[in-house]
Amino acid sequence: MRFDILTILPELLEGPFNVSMMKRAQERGLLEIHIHNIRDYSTDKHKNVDDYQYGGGAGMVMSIEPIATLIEKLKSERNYDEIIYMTPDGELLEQRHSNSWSLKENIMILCGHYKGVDERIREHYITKEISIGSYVLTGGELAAAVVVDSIGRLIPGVMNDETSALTDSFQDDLLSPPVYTRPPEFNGWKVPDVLLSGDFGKIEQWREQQAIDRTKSRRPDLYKKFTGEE
Ligand code: 6GU
Repeated sequence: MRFDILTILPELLEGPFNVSMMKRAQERGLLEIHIHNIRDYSTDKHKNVDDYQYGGGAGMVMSIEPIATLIEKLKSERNYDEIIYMTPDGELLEQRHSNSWSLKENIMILCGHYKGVDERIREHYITKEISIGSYVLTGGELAAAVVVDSIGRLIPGVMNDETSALTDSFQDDLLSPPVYTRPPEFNGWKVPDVLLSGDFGKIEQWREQQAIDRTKSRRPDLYKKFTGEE
């Protein structure tokens, strides 16, 4: 699977993909991440990538030309399954988005900045607009890293334990139950007896109940989905 990320701050994206699972996925040839600097496509003599907005108002707008040139170039090289624009006014990212995108071949991600991109980019190129939560970041780069990470780990062969992606929080609209490892007692704090009982039927039942209780108290919105109320 291939990602092309379009940004004015490529440095911000160097870190997240060069460690741990995303690094291994690239080394194994399961994942390709190409980062493109929008500024390289500016024909302006100062290499500007933004401009004042028509109609006035505070804040700069990302210009159409360098972005359109870069998108056209990439589109002429391969077909994209999705062209995602990272923006705080996009649809909230959910596990279902990542699940479906993990089955795709080529995904392009445009990182927004300032007041956003010229609306004509959104109208003519973007196929999906995504936000990662109800708060504002300085730009879409960290959000793009979140999207790539959440998709990348679902690609077959990327995770060591392939079944573990299926037991993640959110995969069945429930949060995960608590987990413990050795020692069985620390500072007098004990691991629940049931987990040491060896009775796997009981353990499974306990985990399911914990997951339900946690979801109900921490994420009533998810709990409603789980019970089918929504
Ligand atoms: Cl995708 N971009 C920015 N700038 N802020 C955000 C976001 C994206 N998602 C949540 N906040």
